Amino acid sequence: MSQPVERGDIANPRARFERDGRPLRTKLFEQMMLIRRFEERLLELFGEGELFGTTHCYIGQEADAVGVINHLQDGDIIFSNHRCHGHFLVYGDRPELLMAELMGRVTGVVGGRGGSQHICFENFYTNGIQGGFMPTVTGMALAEKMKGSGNIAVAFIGDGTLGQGVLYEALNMASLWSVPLLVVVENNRWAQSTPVERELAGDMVARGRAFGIDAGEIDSTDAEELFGHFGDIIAKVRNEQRPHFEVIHTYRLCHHSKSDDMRPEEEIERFRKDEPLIGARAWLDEDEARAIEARIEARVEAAVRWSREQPFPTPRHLDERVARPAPMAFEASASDAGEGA
Ligand SMILES: Cc1ncc(C[n+]2csc(CCOP(=O)(O)OP(=O)(O)O)c2C)c(N)n1
Repeated sequence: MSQPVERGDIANPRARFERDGRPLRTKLFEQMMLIRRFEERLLELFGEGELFGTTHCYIGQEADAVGVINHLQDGDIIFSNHRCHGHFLVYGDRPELLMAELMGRVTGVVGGRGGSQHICFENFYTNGIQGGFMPTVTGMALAEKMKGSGNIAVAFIGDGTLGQGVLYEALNMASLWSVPLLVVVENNRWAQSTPVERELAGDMVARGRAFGIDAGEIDSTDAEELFGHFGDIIAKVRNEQRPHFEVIHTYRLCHHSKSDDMRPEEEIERFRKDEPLIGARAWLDEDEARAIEARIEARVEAAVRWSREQPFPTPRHLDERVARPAPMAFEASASDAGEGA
């Protein structure tokens, strides 16, 4: 299985990729391909009943994750949401841990109990309550500032989450305290089954500016363009220790979670033409693209195989990875002893 991704000194990620013998474009394509193939495989596994809960795919939005997360350094913090697979795979590069988690296995990223909406991995967190983590991530950014660490926090939210009041309380304090927080709004134009025109009044970017926070927007599915755009923004958040609010206009090509899709087929087809993998594949020559696709296919299949072999948690795993043990110690019964049965 792969080792954790080495973020290290990432002041200049383009130079680091090239030092590793990977031009930026190759790296961006490979990371996006991992997200895409991982999720396509998830959907197949879902259909075969191998996954628990639901699953929200990021297909179509891959360029956002690679454009932002490749600029982060070791101590930086990410708080993501229900649609987090792409963010996790770029941050951690550990498909096997996420796959095992979604299959409910004890070696999953949070012991098979959280699924993708409750991840805690190094400095990467997720929560499925829309906007619910905004006060937390604002406080985490404040803590980094008080420590003088030079680290920043990044929050990923969707357009529908702009309808949550707690977001505005957090933006207010982020501005007053001038915390190094980047809020990335991924406007994929739908909130579950409601198009953005019917869910949101006024202007998205103005919402950030209303709090005196620098804010902007970019309409792109080009990973290299997004990477360049966020390089400058992240350097500013880090160096000037103040928040920024940036909207990416994008599109999700999949249904909201499993099968709930109200969108007109013509609309999906229109956006499919601009999907990020087509443009990125065209950067590479055919042999290189095929070699990457084969490598990704093998990695995803290895993650599936490994996850299937992992045991399920039993009640005696209850106290693992929790801040406090259960009030009464659990007495494992004889039937629990056979882990993974
Ligand atoms: C507070 C809250 N209300 C409702 C939900 C149910 N819910 C989950 S995702 C979602 C839509 C989110 O839309 P958006 O923020 O645009 O993100 P996207 O799903 O498009 O990535 C809803 C309503 C929730 N998770 N949390």
